[in-house]
Amino acid sequence: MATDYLWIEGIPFHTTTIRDLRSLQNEFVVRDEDVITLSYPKSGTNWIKEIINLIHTRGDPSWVQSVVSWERSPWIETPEGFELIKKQKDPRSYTSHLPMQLFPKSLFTSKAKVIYIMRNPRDVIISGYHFHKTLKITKNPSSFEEYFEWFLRGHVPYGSWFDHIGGWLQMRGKENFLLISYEELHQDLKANVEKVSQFLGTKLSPEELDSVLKNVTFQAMKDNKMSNFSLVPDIHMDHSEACFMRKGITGDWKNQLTVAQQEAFDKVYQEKMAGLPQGLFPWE
Ligand code: PPS
Repeated sequence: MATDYLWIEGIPFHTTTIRDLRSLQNEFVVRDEDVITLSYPKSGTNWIKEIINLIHTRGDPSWVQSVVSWERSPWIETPEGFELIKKQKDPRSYTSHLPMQLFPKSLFTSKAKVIYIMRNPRDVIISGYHFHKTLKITKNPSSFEEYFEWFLRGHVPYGSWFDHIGGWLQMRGKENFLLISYEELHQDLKANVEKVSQFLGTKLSPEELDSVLKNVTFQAMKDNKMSNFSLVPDIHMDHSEACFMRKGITGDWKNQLTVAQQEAFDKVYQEKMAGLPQGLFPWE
């Protein structure tokens, strides 16, 4: 049943999927060997996770085809994910949508490798709206207009996109931080898979690289039941509403946002992003 949010430090979360963040923040020990995928929801998290998982197996698809994605690289903020991470062997691989201020503090003194994936927030809104319609564990908007308003105010799971990106981008320039965008993956998948594998310290042969590329296309992931979310239990998702691997394109916002919404969005974007350098984002 759809429920209201659980609010922690002014940020809304899905009630049933979040664990005790205070103890996570203070007690979880990030290790130097860890590989951590971070993102605001609907930014291409599962795409980059699949790439990381396939780099780990040097292009061998048997792992991504036999184990569901949320077990390969679990969500640290969920009770189930946290239990899985505790059992992982080094190098551990895990994922989070948490904003920087709620993430385990030990990250900031570790050498763990952090990959932050970002996406044009206009497309994040569209993807998020369709995903929300499928979720049974959270408050559902009555219309796109309502969801759009929630997004601009940061009243969606994990809070404000602007605050999330502004927080995590404070890590840019650090040796253990890789910033990547959904748009760059679209523009040149091969170059960006090579960039990620170099960051992870894995030199792939041309055949291994080809296999990674083959298995992370939109169609390959849509066809892989371990990656396409079709195995998420019915109590969490309404699979008749829409699918997780929805369109997988850039610029879908142009089909959905009205001119008034585009203007309202641009106004907030300019205000909130004023402190970040121009040219940092491929969608500008
Ligand atoms: S979540 O629920 O926050 O973890 O979602 P996330 O994985 O961050 O983002 C989901 C969107 O990513 C698209 N996606 C892809 N696009 C292109 N190629 C590949 N391989 C791929 N894998 C996932 C997915 O379709 C969602 O975007 P939309 O726009 O809704 O299609």
